[in-house]
Amino acid sequence: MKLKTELCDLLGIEHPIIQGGMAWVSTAELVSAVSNAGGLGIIGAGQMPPENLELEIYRTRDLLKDKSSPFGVNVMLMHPKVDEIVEIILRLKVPVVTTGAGSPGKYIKDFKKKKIKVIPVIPSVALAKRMESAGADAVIAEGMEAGGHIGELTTFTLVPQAADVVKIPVIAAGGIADGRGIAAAFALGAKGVQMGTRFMCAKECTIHPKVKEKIIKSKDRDTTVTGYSTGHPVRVLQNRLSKELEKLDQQGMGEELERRGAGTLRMAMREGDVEWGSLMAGQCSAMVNKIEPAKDIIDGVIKEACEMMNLIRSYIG
Ligand code: TUI
Repeated sequence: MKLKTELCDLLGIEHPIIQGGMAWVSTAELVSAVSNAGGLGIIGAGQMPPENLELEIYRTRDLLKDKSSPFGVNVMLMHPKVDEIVEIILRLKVPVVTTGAGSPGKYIKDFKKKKIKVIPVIPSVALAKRMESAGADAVIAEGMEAGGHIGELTTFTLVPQAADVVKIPVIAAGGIADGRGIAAAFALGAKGVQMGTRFMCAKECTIHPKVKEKIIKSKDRDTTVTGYSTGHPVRVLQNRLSKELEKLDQQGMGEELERRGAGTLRMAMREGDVEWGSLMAGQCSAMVNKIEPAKDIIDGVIKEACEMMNLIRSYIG
């Protein structure tokens, strides 16, 4: 079964599925597996030193079966060396850029000049409009069900409101882990979806196995949000670190919280410290129940979404 939207033509992909560009998580192995399977793999530049990003782009290209397959890089706009990250993307002509944790306005023209597709994550309707006016090719409307840095709105409310005000494609993110979520996203006006947490449990994802195990064992209420007092709230799976950060949040100690959190994402994802590392993951962690190849994830959710849409069609009287 096939599912095609205008997003597939825009990006040159077979399936309207984007893999979230997660810092310390989406490395060349996962990115190339998703792109090889007909989705769009995205390298998470996160807080990477710029030279590491360059290497990761080369490694991704090397692992692509069809060298012309598109892939992307996610630019975390709070990166202290964001200008250098952008320079590398421009120089190496990465086909697609997604952005997070800020407005990429001042970079969009440079990306467009190099024919790089730009897809900002937007947490609000106002930013969706601004990004369309600035020349973005699509936007990712990410609800607060997502893992990592989040906005205030839910996917269910943000996606239709964004779809109402922009002409460019809206991609739904936050809380989507299976074909039902994809069918729902289409009903809300999305032309594609981005999944992060589900791809953390892809076989090709190089995060520590203990993190995959935590996601697989997690239940519906196992995530929490820390960092409201810093102005950058982050959704994580609960552990000893999150409990400590919650206390600092209650005391309004944002600066101390930021110091305490620094470096902990790497500790979790690369070293497997599931107690004192930051386990950024979405509310749909509980819906992820096994480790499987990225291709099986993509083929499975597409089939499920088609079946769900057929079922919904059968309700029409
Ligand atoms: O960026 C993400 N998720 C992330 S980034 C990250 S690294 C980090 N670590 C510690 C603290 C903060 C970040 C981990 N997870 N998702 C996309 C996203 N973007 N969510 C929310 C936003 C966002 C927020 C405000 C996008 C734009 C924005 O604009 C404000 C403005 O300038 O108008």
